Amino acid sequence: MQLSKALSTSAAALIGTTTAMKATADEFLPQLPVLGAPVPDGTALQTPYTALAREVVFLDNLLLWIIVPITLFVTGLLIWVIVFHNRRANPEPARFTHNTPLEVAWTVVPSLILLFIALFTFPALRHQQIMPESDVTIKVTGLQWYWDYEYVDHGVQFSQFMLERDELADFGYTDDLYLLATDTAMVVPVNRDIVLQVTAGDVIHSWTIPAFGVKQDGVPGRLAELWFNAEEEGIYFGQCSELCGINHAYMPITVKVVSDAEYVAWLERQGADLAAAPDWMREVQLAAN
Ligand SMILES: [Cu+2]
Repeated sequence: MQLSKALSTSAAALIGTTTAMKATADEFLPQLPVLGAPVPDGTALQTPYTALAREVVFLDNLLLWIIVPITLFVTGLLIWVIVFHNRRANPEPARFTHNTPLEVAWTVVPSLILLFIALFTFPALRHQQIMPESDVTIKVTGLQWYWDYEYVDHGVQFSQFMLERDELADFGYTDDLYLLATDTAMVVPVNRDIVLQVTAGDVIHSWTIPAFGVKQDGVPGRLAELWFNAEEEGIYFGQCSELCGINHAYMPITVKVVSDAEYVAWLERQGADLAAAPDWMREVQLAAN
């Protein structure tokens, strides 16, 4: 009895020290796989984990299939001109200046190509830019050189700083995640519509998670929005994407996608005010108790 009491007291003391040292580091979240991160020698886009990101990857591939033949065609024309129409091969150049069928063709064909591309890009843009009814609303503020997060319905607020190399292990990250991992993570539930209100407090920053296919400039004095619905539990990284000063490269972004139950438990540990919790969160709470 005495021993267990002593143990729990020292455990509490230990947790107390850890929290004092590292503001809101949360050791109670489950171990999650790193899903959204760059890979060595990678050249393609990151593996998509939202419908929006899949559309972006599809568009990227579609444009590649269009642009490669066009580039080869133009290169072929250039080579043809260089070989057959240089001064030696063709000393008497033709003097005509207009060719109506050719001019119509090189206006109509590119227009049709652009129209074809628009058929796919406009629906994707619309999908990104029209906000769904949000399950979670978070305000993100970019600052020189860190991020501030506010869970607007629950009074939860914290900052997010990059971890130094020697701090990574303490936070459960491997060495290769240096310049990506941060002390706190934006925690969101899986398969829910998350709406982010993005702004900045000093200069323009840009919040992004490549694996979600989202990127939004944070502009001081303005509130922009983005949304995503992450399909798999895991850890996702991003980096400030608007040159914002000397430490621009040192304000990465960490998002942890967890189950509904883990999300609500995490919110409670942050001392969240759950009075304004939506129905789905109440159901999760009821199931937990
Ligand atoms: Cu920035």
